[in-house]
Amino acid sequence: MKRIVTIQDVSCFGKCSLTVALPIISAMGIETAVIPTAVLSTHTGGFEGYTFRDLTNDIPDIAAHWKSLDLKFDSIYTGYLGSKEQVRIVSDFFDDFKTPDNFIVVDPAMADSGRLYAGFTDDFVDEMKKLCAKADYMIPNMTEAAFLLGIPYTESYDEEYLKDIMKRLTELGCRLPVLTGVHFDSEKQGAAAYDAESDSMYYSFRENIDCTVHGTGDIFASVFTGAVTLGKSIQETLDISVGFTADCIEATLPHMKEMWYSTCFESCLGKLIEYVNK
Ligand code: PXL
Repeated sequence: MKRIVTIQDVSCFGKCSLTVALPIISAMGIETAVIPTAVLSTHTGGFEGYTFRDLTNDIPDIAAHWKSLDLKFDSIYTGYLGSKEQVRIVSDFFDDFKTPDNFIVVDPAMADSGRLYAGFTDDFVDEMKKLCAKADYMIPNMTEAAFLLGIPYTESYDEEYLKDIMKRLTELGCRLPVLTGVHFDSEKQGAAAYDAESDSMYYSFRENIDCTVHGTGDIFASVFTGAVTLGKSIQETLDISVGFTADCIEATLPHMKEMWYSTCFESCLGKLIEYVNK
């Protein structure tokens, strides 16, 4: 059995980060250890007055205990991290738990639609860049890629522009960048990956659904991490991640009014298990 550790916050209400990663990775048949980096009453995307308990200081103690138990992980997967200090401590965790055979997956969850999430600054972006340098796979959306590369944000681009962005992301130090929310027209949306070793781009698309739903980045990154950890190829991993994320958005569409804060991903978990077992 494979084992992943995922390091991100618990948003108690709102279905993102750990409350998405844990059920999804478990459904893929993978043991899921967690390090909660903070506890928030809700996520920060549209709720007001949320609480935020920072657990940064617990992370080194958890890591030390796990070292004493000689725990090993097939992948280390990070999502939303609350502060620069936390990013630095997670970077130390990578140094402690990286092995020649395991993967590091960094989702630099910090921005969308051209803007940083509430509470993030340029200093945080600089620290996140260093974390991405240690990743085997990084999974930004176009906004995050633009912040990480210090270039203007645009949603209007062609394949050549995209490949250049991907090459620049590898220059940060990451082996294989994966970009989410990729679209060349209004018909299709999906994701792209770039393998610098073979200079190859990989794509996967589904029919475009013209809406933004909170938590889809976390769904994509969780499935992606699960699928590569199970040994799926990059193309298979992209197809499963794009397919499942699109399924979740489709399942949410009839409920958008009450589900403004997240997805109805639960009803799709059966399909995810089918995709993985194919
Ligand atoms: O979905 C990413 C995410 C995770 N955790 C918290 C968030 C967000 C996005 O807004 O606010 C607390």
